[in-house]
Amino acid sequence: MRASKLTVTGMALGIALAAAGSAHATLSTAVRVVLQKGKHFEPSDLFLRRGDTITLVNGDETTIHHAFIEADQFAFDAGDQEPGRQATLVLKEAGHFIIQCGIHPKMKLTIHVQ
Ligand SMILES: [Cu+2]
Repeated sequence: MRASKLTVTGMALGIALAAAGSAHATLSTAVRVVLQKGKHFEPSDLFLRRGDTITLVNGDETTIHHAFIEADQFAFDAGDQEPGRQATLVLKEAGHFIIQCGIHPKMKLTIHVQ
């Protein structure tokens, strides 16, 4: 089964950004699905905006994954994820972060948040 890239346009959250006068202000947020399968993240790089959401799906049949982020700005820990389970991460901080797996050290997903 291939990972399907799912982009869901969310509710308008850009009104609060209007005061900033940014040319890049957006009226929508996105939800991106990331698959954990075969000890890889699919995709392994993601470019997102603040306010977007990542849904981490364990697409393996027998393997547990444990996604986490250790960053100065924030910490995220999905806990142990059984096959088929999902975890959600809302991106509230801009920057470059690496999602790692506590069980498979080679699993890495780099996220770039504007
Ligand atoms: Cu893993």
